Amino acid sequence: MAIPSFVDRVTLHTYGGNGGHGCASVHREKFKPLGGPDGGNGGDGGSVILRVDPSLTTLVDYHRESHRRATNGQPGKGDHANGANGEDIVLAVPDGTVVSDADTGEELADLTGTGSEMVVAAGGRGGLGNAALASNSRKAPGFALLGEEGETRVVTLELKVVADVGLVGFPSAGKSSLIAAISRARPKIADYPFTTLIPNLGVVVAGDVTYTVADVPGLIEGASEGRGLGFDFLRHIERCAALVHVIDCATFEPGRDPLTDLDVIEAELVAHGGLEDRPRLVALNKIDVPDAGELAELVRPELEARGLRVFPISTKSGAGLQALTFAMAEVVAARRSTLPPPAPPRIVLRPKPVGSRPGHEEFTIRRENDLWRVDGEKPERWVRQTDFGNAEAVGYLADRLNRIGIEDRLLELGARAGDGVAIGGENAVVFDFAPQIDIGAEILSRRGEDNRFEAQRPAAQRRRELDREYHARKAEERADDDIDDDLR
Ligand SMILES: Nc1nc2c(ncn2[C@@H]2O[C@H](COP(=O)(O)OP(=O)(O)OP(=O)(O)O)[C@@H](O)[C@H]2O)c(=O)[nH]1
Ligand SMILES: [Mg+2]
Repeated sequence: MAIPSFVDRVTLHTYGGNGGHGCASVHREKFKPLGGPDGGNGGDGGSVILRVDPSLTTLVDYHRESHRRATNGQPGKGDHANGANGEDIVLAVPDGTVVSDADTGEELADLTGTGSEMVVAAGGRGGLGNAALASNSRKAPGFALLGEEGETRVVTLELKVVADVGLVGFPSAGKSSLIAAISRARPKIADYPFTTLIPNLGVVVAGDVTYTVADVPGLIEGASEGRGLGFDFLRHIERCAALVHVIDCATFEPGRDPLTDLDVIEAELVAHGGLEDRPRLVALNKIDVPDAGELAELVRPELEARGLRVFPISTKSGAGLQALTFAMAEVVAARRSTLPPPAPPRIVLRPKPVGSRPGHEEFTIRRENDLWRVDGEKPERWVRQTDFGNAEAVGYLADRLNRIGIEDRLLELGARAGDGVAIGGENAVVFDFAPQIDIGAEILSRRGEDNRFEAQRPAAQRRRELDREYHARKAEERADDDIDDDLR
């Protein structure tokens, strides 16, 4: 398979490592059979992190290997041994990488500046072991919390070249030749149109200013309607401080002359949008060709009358190149002086789910068909942490959910005992609602005493049993249960 040398858009599948499960264990010693809980915590799963590395110029690595996985956290063990954390994997991306959600297209981060980074798939948290879950009221918990699964995220990485100066012009105007003449870059140059299929980047030093110049594939009339291939690439020069029109003064094509060419390209730039405010310079190229030099001098006054700075050049002979590079340096330096000094590396974190922002409710409840659906970062996490095979763990979950008021809210909304309550996104767990307080005249009993649900609803039955165990302890536990919420 041919491997492209430049890739400016890739789809990347990322997987955070799973958190290790907490351990439920009881310390044992000779003559001391029950020495207290000593199950350690599971380690956190590693995260997949994207970080800008300015030495990279392409996303080709991810084209070849598009699935990246961080390692899992290790489970906790007895004797207070915590599981090791999984390792993060840091993926280097070029400066100017835009990260978006592959499904929705939503932009998640725009990674510019050395060291900028983003957690693209967070590792799952490790579950607490029973030692950490012990409290005055629950001296020896017979359960531990499960580790959470790491996030899975499919993102699109797109490279927007971060160049100071963008070269635009018709195919074969000499854009790549100009980059080759003023920098050490060696792009492909040929006398047929659309030689350049992907942007080229060159570093130019003019006086004490160093800046980067990028060309984009040639534009033609109607590019904005899909003709040619340069239009898509204009997004690469959206960040440029200045644009240079490279105009071919030696073309014999009918209908082409420097002024018309400039108007056509400007019309395409307008159609693209977003580049209006960028200062422009005009390079009238190929003046080494007889007639071309004369043509350049002929159109120059008219261009200058439009307020443009004009530079007759030849990438072949080198004529006019120094004046042009110094003029570019001037524009770049002027632009840089108006920008704030380079910020320290920007860390872009994952956007937090709504519920966890201060001032927001920790959960929301909505009716969905015949279910009540509870959404919220905490309740969803608690469900994921629960080992449903362990009755004590399920009871602990019920207490956590009640403590943030889910039961009260369900009652306010008119939920009845036995209604289905779903918590968790795609793989939601559905519970039978079994409130702990009186819910009205028509159901005159407390939970566990309404036998209308008895027969058909084994889950409700189970819940009632669990509930009896827990109801008595509940008030006392309120006080010391907060460890897990604050810490986890
Ligand atoms: N005589 C002369 N020919 C030139 C000059 N600059 C470029 N050319 C020629 O023009 C042709 C096109 O040059 P490129 O640099 O590939 O043009 P481009 O604008 O990058 O073209 P695309 O990549 O197709 O958009 C090549 O044959 C070059 O040798 C010049 O100053 N004088
Ligand atoms: Mg080219």
